[in-house]
Amino acid sequence: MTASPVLSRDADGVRTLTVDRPDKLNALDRNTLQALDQAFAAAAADPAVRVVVLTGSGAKAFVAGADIAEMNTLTAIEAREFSLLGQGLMRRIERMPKPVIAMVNGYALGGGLELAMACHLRIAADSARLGQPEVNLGLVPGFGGTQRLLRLAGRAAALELCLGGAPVDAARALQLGLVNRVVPVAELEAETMKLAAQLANAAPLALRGVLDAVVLGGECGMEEGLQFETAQFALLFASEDMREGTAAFLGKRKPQFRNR
Ligand code: DAK
Repeated sequence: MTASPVLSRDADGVRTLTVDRPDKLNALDRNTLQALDQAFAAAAADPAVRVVVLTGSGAKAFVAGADIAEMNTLTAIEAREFSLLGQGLMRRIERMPKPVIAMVNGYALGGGLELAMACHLRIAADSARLGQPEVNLGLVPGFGGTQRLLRLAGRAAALELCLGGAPVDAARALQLGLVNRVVPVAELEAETMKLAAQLANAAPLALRGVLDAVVLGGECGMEEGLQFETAQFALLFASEDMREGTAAFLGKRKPQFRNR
C-alpha cells in the first residue's frame, strides 16, 4: 500500500491535515486532490473535530500549485475530471460546517493559493509567497481562483495577481487582504494553534451559523443575505449552547458549550 499524500493528526478538537509531497513542494496531483477531498469529508462528519488546520510538509511550501508534470500529460477529458475534482474540493472546504484555517508555511501558488483561499482563515509565515502564476504557463486559474480572489481582495488585487503572474510576499498579501495575519515563521505553528484552540472551545453551532451566513449569505443579494442571517440567528435560540452562553455571561462564569 502506498502512503497517503495527506497526513492527519488530532489534538484537543483540532485536526491538522498536512499535504505531504515535500519533494514536489506539495503540488496537487489527482491522487492528492482525492485524498484531501476524503480527509475533509471525514473531518466534516466527525463530531470530535471542531476545527481543521491545513498546511504543507517541509519548510518551503504550503502548496506550490497543481502538479505541472501531471497536468502536462492530461487529455482534455482527463483535464475536465481534474477540474471537477479540484473545484469540488475547494467548494467542500469553503462549505465546511466548522472553521478551516490555512497555515501558510511557504509558497502558496496557483492551485495552492486557491486552496488557501477556500479556507475560512489564513495565517501566513513572514517568509511565505503567494501568487497566481498560471498565465506564465499559458493558463488561467482553474480551481475558482479568479472568483475567490475577486471576492476576498477586490478587482485590483485579482487583476494584479492573475495578470502579472508574479508572487507577492506575506506583507503585501496582508495589505491586499489575502491573509488574515502574518507572523514570524518560527511562531507560525504556535500562533495558528492558539487561534485553533480558541475556535475549538467556542460554541460550534454558533460558528456554523456564522460560516453559513457569511459564505452562503455572501453569495446572494443584501435582502436575501439579511433574511438568511435572521434565520441563522433565530435557529440558535433552539440550542442549549445559546442558553448556556447567555446564562454564563449573566452568572459571571465561563460557558461550557456542548454542541447541542
Ligand atoms: N508541480 C509539479 N512539481 C513542482 C511544482 C508544481 N506546481 N512546483 C515545484 N515542483 C517541483 C519541481 O519540479 C522540483 O522537482 P524536481 O525537479 O526536484 O523533481 C521540486 O518541486 C522543487 O522545486 P524547484 O527546484 O523548482 O524549487 P525552487 O526553490 O527552485 O523554486 C518555486 C520554487 C515554487 C518558485 C518553483 O518550484 C515554481 O515556480 N514552481 C511552480 C509554481 C507554479 O507555477 N505554480 C502554479 C502551477 S499551475 C485546472 C485547475 C487548476 C489549475 C490548473 C488546471 N483545471 C481547471 C484543469 C491550477 C494550475 C496551477 O496551479
